[in-house]
Amino acid sequence: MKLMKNKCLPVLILIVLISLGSCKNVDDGIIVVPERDRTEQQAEDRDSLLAYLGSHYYNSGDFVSNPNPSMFDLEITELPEGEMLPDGTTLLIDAVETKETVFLETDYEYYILRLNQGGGEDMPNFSDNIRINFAGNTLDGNVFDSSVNSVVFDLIDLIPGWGRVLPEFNTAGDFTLNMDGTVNFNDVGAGAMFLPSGLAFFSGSAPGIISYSNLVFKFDLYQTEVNDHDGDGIPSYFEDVDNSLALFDDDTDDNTLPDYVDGNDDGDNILTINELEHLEYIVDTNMGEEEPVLAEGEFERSRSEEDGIITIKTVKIVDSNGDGLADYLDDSIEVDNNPDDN
Ligand SMILES: [Ca+2]
Ligand SMILES: [Ca+2]
Ligand SMILES: [Ca+2]
Ligand SMILES: [Ca+2]
Repeated sequence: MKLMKNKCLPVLILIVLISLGSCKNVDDGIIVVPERDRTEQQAEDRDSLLAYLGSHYYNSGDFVSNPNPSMFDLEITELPEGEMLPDGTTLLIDAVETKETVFLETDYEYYILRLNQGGGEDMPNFSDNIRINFAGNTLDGNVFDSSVNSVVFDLIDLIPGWGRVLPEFNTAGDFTLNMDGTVNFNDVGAGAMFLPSGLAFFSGSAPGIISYSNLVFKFDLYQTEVNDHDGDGIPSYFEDVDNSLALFDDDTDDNTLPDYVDGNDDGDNILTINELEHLEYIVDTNMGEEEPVLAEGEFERSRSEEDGIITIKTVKIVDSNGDGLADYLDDSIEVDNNPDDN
């Protein structure tokens, strides 16, 4: 994958600009352009996207009885005005799912073309790592970035649309190892997303992407891994206290460190990891034992396997005073569940 850089977008093409509208350089004497109103922009983008979906078709026939569908099979073509839809194709507007979400207090609509759900058990959370292939283009068809060999992304580093769309899909059903060491994934989560600029770069820009661009991505999802960015035992998706599908806006103890990168979320005298109950399960598969079903609020922290014996360590949320607020978020409760580890 090629990297795309400019002074406003420091790392990968898909890094979301949280510091919105910060790209205009005042020092160079350039006039600062105020960021557009999100709701007004969304109305405009919705019109553009619906017009695109109504004037483009895809090769739906190639996905009927396709044993191993992939984004690499997908062809999206513009239907010239007045022309008939070719056999074996479907207008995008008749095939996509319409989704709604809220981001930065703005109502958004986006669209998903589901080519294959994916045969794996796992579905990523919005803050997890994913292994994928992808290609992105603007509505005029210009491809600005793509991958051929799979790449791994942390969804929290990507534009907000991705963290909403990828969790809709399952990982690959299985994979085959080739003689040359490469891997082929089978029965992958395959689809395309059609995003308004507000769920993409909005006022930001990047090579091939001007400000306020609506974007199309097609993708194959292969694998996912749960992230715990601060290693405190609480998976990052669970540190989204306000369920906004964003992590920068949750800071329980108001110390400017968002919960997902704060190892002491309530700012009391006990670290988050020690305000959790620690459990261990030994599963002897030789004896036909099965893995435990974890309780609500219980998360796997590590696992190891030796001679068919699986050791699973978990942490479980504790609410000592039963007030509905977990100890690790409650600065009036300081119970150290692991005094020996301190
Ligand atoms: Ca949040
Ligand atoms: Ca904090
Ligand atoms: Ca935390
Ligand atoms: Ca506490």
